[in-house]
Amino acid sequence: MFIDEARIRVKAGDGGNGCVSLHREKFVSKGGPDGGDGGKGGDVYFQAVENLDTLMDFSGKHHWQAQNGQPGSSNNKHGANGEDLIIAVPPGTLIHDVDLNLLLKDINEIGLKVCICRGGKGGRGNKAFATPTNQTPRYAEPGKKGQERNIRLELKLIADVGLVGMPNAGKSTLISRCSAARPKIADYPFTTLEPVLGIVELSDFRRFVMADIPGLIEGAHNGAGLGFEFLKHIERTRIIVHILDIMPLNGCDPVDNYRAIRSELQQYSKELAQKKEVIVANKIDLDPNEKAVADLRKKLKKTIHPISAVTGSGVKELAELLWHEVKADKNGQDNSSEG
Ligand SMILES: Nc1nc2c(ncn2[C@@H]2O[C@H](COP(=O)(O)OP(=O)(O)OP(=O)(O)O)[C@@H](O)[C@H]2O)c(=O)[nH]1
Ligand SMILES: [Mg+2]
Repeated sequence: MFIDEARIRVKAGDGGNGCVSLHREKFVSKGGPDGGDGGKGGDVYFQAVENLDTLMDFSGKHHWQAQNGQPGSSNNKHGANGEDLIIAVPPGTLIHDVDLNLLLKDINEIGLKVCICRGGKGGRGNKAFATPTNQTPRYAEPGKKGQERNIRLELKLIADVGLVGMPNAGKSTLISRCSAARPKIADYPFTTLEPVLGIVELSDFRRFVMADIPGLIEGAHNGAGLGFEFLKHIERTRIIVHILDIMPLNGCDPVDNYRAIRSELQQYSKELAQKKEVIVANKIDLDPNEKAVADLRKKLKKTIHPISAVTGSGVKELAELLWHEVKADKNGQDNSSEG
């Protein structure tokens, strides 16, 4: 379910044909065969690179082909070899051959490069076929075809940002607002029964992965509700986004709800509770004079980001903020692993 997938067709370059040619030069009679060999077709490689974390780039391009080898030519000239094609994928990408129904490779570390299709060998020119009994062969070898495969790429997504909050807070509405994910949304608690991932895209190809999980309720750590077991997905994210409904239907206080969820996170694990948290006040369209948000700010004494997941107000700013937080966290991690 947390899987990003792409299907593509890859083809290595064909080998260049060998050349049929007989040497011609003024004052040289019977110069003999001089057709050169064709060049080799380029290979196709997959390589895991840094800074790629989805397979989205493949949605726009289905056919991938390495360069063909050039044919040989007269004067024993060897055709140029085709250039290899190196296709960049995020680390953690599984490469399947669709027709063989076979996992070819798990590209699991940055820099790892594997050859998936071999380029065809170049054909030999007619010079190669000269024998004492046939000194002027009029044939040459054609280049061999490059390998082709239908490939399915599969990547397990790991969310950068995890949404937590009470049922009905508007988590699924938010993820459907800022990504292509379309979880079920309804005005009753526990609409979301399973985690959903969405990719949030911003300008200049910036993006991050957001996870929506079932709502949490007080006592979740004792098995109440649904959400607790799903916190393991949130545990691996970089940032927690705590969504608060500022106008809960049941009339309870958003501040109490905030504290109840924090206590559940604490009970789940210390690491989870220590993660960077962004607090979001949702449903501000129901609070036109911003009284509820002001009240929340005063009582919690924390930075609150007001949005309306329904009207979209504040959502873009929130997405920008989250992107910066994710980036800061990634950089922090790089620095600490270097130092
Ligand atoms: N007025 C208003 N309603 C909202 C807003 N965001 C969500 N809602 C409504 O709140 C209800 C619950 O929204 P969901 O997105 O399903 O909430 P959830 O947090 O995913 O709920 P669970 O999956 O049950 O945990 C729906 O009826 C939404 O239409 C908002 O910004 N303003
Ligand atoms: Mg939901």
